[in-house]
Order: sequence, then C-alpha cells, then structure tokens
Amino acid sequence: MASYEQLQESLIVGQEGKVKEVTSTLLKEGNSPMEILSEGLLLGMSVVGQKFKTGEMFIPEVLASAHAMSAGFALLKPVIAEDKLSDMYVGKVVIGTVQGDLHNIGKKIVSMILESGGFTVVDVGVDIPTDKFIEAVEQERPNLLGLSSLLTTTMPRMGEVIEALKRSNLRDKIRVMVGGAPITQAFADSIGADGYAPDAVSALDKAKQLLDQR
Ligand code: B1M
Repeated sequence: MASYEQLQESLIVGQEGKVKEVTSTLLKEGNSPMEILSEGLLLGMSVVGQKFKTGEMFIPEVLASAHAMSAGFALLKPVIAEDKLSDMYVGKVVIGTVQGDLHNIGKKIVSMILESGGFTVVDVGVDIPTDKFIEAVEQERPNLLGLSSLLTTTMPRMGEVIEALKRSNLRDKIRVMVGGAPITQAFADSIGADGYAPDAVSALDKAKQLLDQR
C-alpha cells in the first residue's frame, strides 16, 4: 500500500518517476485526488520550501521537486476534472502571476481547482506585466481577475494592476482576488483587492462568494 508520507518523501528528493508511481498507486487504491494533492504533494512542497529557506536545499534540487510535483499533479488533474464539484458555469476568471515572478505551480493548482468548481479559466501565465493583465481583461471580459505572487519583491505589482484597472474604467466591472505565500488579508485590503485566499480550495470558495456578492 502506498502512503502520503511516501509521496511527500519522493517529492522532497525530486524523484519524478517515484512520485508518478506513488500517485498512481494512491489513486488506484481509491484515495481522493484532492486529498492526494493536499496531504501528499502540497505538504511535501511545503517541506521543500522550508529546506530551501534554511539552506538545506538549493535551486536545482527545488526545481527537481517542482518537476516531480508537476508530474504528480498531471496525473491528478484529469481525475479531479472528472470528479467536478459542479458542471455549472459559475463565471470566467483571468489568472496570472505578476511581473518579475516566475512561480507557476500554485497558480496552476488554483486554476485547476477553479475549473473543477465550474469556472472557465484563462491562465495568462507568469511574469505578466500590468498592461498585459489589462489587455486580457479587455479581451476576455472575465468576472474575476486572479493575481498570484510568491515574492515579497513582486507583491506591489498587484496594487499596480488594481490602479491600472481603475484608470482603464474596468475596476467596477470585475472582482479581484489575490493570493500566494507572502500575501495576507491585510495586504489584500491595503491594495483594495476584493478578496484573498490562502490556498487553492479556499480560492474556489472565495471566488464563488465574490461573484455572489455582485
Ligand atoms: Co522560489 N522562492 N524563488 N522558486 N520558491 C519561494 C517563493 C521562497 C518563499 C523560498 C524561500 O526562501 N523560503 C522565496 C521567496 C522569499 C520572499 O520573497 N520573501 C523564493 C525565492 C527567493 C526565489 C528566487 C528569488 C531564488 C533565487 O533565484 N535566488 C527565485 C525567483 C525567480 C522569480 O520568480 N523571478 C525563485 C525561483 C524558484 C524556482 C524557479 C526554483 C521554483 C519555481 C518553479 C515553478 O513555479 N515553475 C521555486 C519554488 C518551487 C519555490 C518554493 C520552494 C515553492 C513554491 C511552490 O511551488 N509551492 C517557495 C517556498 C514556499 O512557498 N514555501 C519559493 C507550492 C505551491 C502549491 O504553493 O505557490 O504557495 P504556492 O500556492 C498556493 C497558495 O499560495 C495559494 O494557493 C496555492 C495552492 O494551494 N495561491 C493562491 C497561490 N496563488 C494564488 C492566487 C489566488 C489564491 C490563492 O488567487 C488568485
């Protein structure tokens, strides 16, 4: 029998093949894909973050873990999509990571969970300049704009996007949700975002709540 601990350990040491194998076994053994994601992959990745911070792991090792995480996540994605919480169209979201920031994994997971909850998601990618977000909002006309940032140095870009929405007369047509490891509710409030979510599952709840408030 496979375990979440095994999955975490193989992710931490960046063994992509083993991560795929344990993820598949956990799925075959009937574990919930959302639980495999949160108890296995996400917990493993948070250990990677701590080890990176304390200097026990370096960028090439972190990247190996990130690749392993993506490989495991790719196996879960179709199953989570099949398991849709709702088939109803809830709304449209444009989501991206702000300029200067290349972190992709959390945003991808948030996108996937929003899709599984019935949202149509347009993921514009990472390192997205403010004007590209404005273009995407003008083009896609989403109900919600999602901004992700993992670096304290790129957090201010979120406020700049909100200011640019105001200048383009788009602010009152759209809800803005922010998230990422360094983001807090207090920061979200300070830049005038409509909502903040600490993780992907609460991002889905928050997104629905924000659209209900329209
Ligand atoms: Co970077 N990195 N990294 N990194 N990296 C962090 C963020 C860091 C906290 C590590 C540390 O020091 N402990 C630190 C930031 C410190 C700070 O700003 N205070 C850091 C640093 C310093 C850097 C570099 C500067 C390192 C360097 O080059 N010296 C560099 C910056 C590059 C750049 O962006 N310009 C860098 C590079 C990288 C890699 C490329 C090696 C790799 C990214 C690979 C990739 O994404 N393709 C990487 C990784 C993997 C990490 C850690 C270890 C893990 C991030 C991750 O994927 N977590 C990270 C440490 C950490 O966060 N613990 C770290 C898993 C993911 C599922 O969680 O992204 O938090 P997360 O997403 C969550 C929530 O935050 C939330 O939901 C998600 C799912 O539950 N969420 C939202 C995210 N977005 C949301 C949006 C929402 C709502 C919720 O609404 C729209």
